[in-house]
Parts: sequence; structure tokens; C-alpha cells
Amino acid sequence: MSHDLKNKGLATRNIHAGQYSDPATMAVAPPIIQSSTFCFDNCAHGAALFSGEGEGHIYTRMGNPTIGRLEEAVCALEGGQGAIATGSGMACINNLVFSLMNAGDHLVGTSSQYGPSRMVIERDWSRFAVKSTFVDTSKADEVKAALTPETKAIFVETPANPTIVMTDIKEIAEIAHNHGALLIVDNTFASPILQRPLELGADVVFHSMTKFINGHTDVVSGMIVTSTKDLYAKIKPVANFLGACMDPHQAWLVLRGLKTLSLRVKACQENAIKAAAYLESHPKVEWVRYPGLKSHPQHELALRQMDGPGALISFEVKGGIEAGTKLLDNVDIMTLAVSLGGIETLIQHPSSMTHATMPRESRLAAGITDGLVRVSIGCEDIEDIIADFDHAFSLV
Ligand code: LCS
Repeated sequence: MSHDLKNKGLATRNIHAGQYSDPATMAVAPPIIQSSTFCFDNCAHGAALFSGEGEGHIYTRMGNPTIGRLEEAVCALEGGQGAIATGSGMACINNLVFSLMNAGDHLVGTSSQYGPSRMVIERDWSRFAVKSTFVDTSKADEVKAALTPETKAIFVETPANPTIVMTDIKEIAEIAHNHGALLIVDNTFASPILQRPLELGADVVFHSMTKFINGHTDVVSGMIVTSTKDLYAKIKPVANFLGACMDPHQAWLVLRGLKTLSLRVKACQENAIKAAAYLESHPKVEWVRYPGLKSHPQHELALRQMDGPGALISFEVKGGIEAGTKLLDNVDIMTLAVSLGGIETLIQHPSSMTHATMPRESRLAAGITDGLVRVSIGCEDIEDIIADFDHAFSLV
């Protein structure tokens, strides 16, 4: 049975939205409806569903009860009007470009964003005449200067991967709307627990749910949430035809992980605040970027726009790439792996890993130095993470 979640807090919505008991069996946990197709009462019923009349499911690429619960859950957290689950975060990006852009249209993006999400637009969508310019979206002037009469969307990732640069969503939404363009926000690094871009004026928000939303480093998945039913109606049919859809079992696993999102984000963040302070005071660290530190150039924006600084930290070891490699090769509890937002601490080297597909000049222009190290702090005992850092630094 579904609960009345109107005016309820974020943690309550997190636990209950989409997670109501199953009316058929009264099971409290949602069932996995592992079926690719759904039967019709008769031809008239099938025809009615295909023409968009009546309630019911047709085929899992088009919609499925378990996937629908997950869409409802994330939509409620982001405060949207419609949600579309996808097989990965990358599938969100391709769905959005495919459904919202035409050949000749132009997009302005964040220069420091997840390497493949920039490269698929800059390198691959450009082959279909979708034009793009990537700028430092933390600077409104750079965004304005990049606009052309063909600009149809501004695409920002905030906080950005891996530089932790932040973009003022409210300010950029105004610039986009004055230009007749849409604002799309990748909210993967913050999660809806810490940042809700639709409330700040964004038109579309999306997630790699592989990260915080699932949180257990065992599922790849994505979710698009729209601010209006019209935008949902524009994206949904194209997403169906693109076919980068979710599987019901995948959706069920994410529903399970999602239940503890609010708890996990807060626990990881509490540790990250301590880890960032430790790193900032370490004599072998050149610089640290973390929204919770006063030294972050946009600390004030973080306080205004986010409900907390999150769990992602980037830093550089004195001695650059060589020293950084030495540190990464000697961690123990922290795991040397890409991805982020899991229950465990993951540490990696963007210029040779997540952002290796970007040309070096683009990386440097975006602030992704050769020696930058990114860490996603998990929920372990923070003393053990700091002891792990201490040991690895002693070998640098
Ligand atoms: N957006 C952001 C901000 C990301 O960090 C990633 C993946 C994606 C989109 C794509 O999502 P996926 O298709 O992988 O679900 N980021 C990764 C990272 O930093 N390390 O490994 C993957």
C-alpha cells in the first residue's frame, strides 16, 4: 500500500517512495517482476495500451512494475514530474542528446566532467553534427560567451568529476532560460540527499545510479528525472527506441541499495570532512579540493546550494604524478579502483584512468592535473582510513 508522502522529509521519502508493500501478496519488500512481456485481456485491451489509454504494462523495454517503483522513488527525491530508468549513467547522456538535440544544435558543457560523458558528446555526437563547447561552468561569463544561436542545452556536472569544481545551478538556469535553452544537471556526485537541481531551476537532472543511489558497488544503472511532464513525454519514447533500458532485477537491487541512501551519504560525508582536514594539514599534500573546506574557492556556493559537502575529495601529492602513484600503489583498506559513491573508500588517478580518453591539453585546461588523485570516502572507521593514508604517505 502506498503512503501519503506529501510534505514528508527527505529521509522518509527516501525509505518509502516507490517502496510500498505489494498489493497482490502484502509483501513489504517490493517483488521483482522478472518478465519481458505482459499479457492482454483481449485485442482491444492490447490496442488500448499501445495507444496510451488505460493502465497496464506491455513490454519491459517500455516499462515494468519493478523499474516503475525505482523511477517513482528517485523522482520523489528529486521533486520531478517524470523519471526514466536506464541501463547506465552513460545511457542517460545518450538518451538526452538523442531526444533533445538535432543535427546543427549546440550544447555548452562543463569542461571538467566525467571523461566519457564529455568525449561521447565532443567526439561521437559531433559525427552527427551535434556541436559542443566545454567551458568552466563555474564562471557565468564563460558560459554566456559560449552561447550561440544554436545552443539548445547547457549541460553541467556539479560538483564536477574529478576537480570538485561547482556550478551555480540557479545562475546557469537563468542564463539557459533567457537564451531559450534547457539546463541539464548531472547530480551523480551530490545525490538528491545533498542537492536537488530541479528546485534550483534545472529542467532535467540525471544520475549514474552506479554510484551513491545504489551505493554497494554491484550494479551499473542510470536515471533521468524531468521537471515537467512535457519533457518526460519528449524523452521517454526516444529512450524506448534507443533501448538502453534497465532490467527488473537490476532495478530491484537499486531499490534495495537506495533505501539506505540518506544514511550512507551522511556517514560517508562525516568521514570525508575528517579526511579532507587531515589531507589539508599533511606536509606531503600540495593542495586539496573539498566543498567543506574554507579553502575551496566556492565554499560559499556549497553552503548555499548543497545540504552538505559530500564524500568526494581531490588532492595532489607534492612531487606530482610520481609521488601520487607511490601513494596509490601503497594503500590497503582504501581500494585502488574507479567508480565512487559506494560504501567502501575508492581511490584512483583520473588522468590515467577515468579521464584517460580526454586529450591531455583538454584535461589540463579543465584543471585535471597529471598528479590529481580522487578519493571517494566510504563508511569505514575513519581512523582506519587515516592510518591507511599515514602508512601510504610514509612510503612516498
Ligand atoms: N556521470 C558521472 C558524474 C560519472 O562519474 C559517471 C561515471 C557517469 C556519469 C557515467 O555513469 P555510468 O555509465 O558509469 O553508470 N563515473 C565513473 C567514475 O568516476 N569512475 O568510474 C565510473
